Amino acid sequence: MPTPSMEDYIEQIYLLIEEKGYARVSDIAGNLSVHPSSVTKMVQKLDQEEYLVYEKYRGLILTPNGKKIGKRLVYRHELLEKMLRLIGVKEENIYHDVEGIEHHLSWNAIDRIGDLVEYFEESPKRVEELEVIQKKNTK
Ligand SMILES: [Mn+2]
Repeated sequence: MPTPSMEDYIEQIYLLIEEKGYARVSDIAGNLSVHPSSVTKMVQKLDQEEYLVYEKYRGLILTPNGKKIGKRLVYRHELLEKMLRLIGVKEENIYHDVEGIEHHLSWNAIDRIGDLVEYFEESPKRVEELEVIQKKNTK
């Protein structure tokens, strides 16, 4: 199992490869607001643990396991954003709140949150009912 910090890197690498087709150390450093030397260190660790293959001049590719995990991490992030948006959390708080909680929930909790999001997405009436309560409580 990757640590929370490893998860952040795998998630960003997966997103960069999805967006651009490749993930450069400088882009990873920029997206995670860390020094490039920290990225190099972590990338070597992720290579050792077989989440990716790092070749100094050819760049970096995720292994099938790294890809599978990256996909789940991106899904988890997006699901949590959806959930917070649904329950009425302010847009300006959503990204940082998700970054703060995503590593600390079990996959069991993620699956059940998935049910909750589905419950609301199935019927706009349920969302409206929740909004009535939100309005009452934010008066
Ligand atoms: Mn995230």
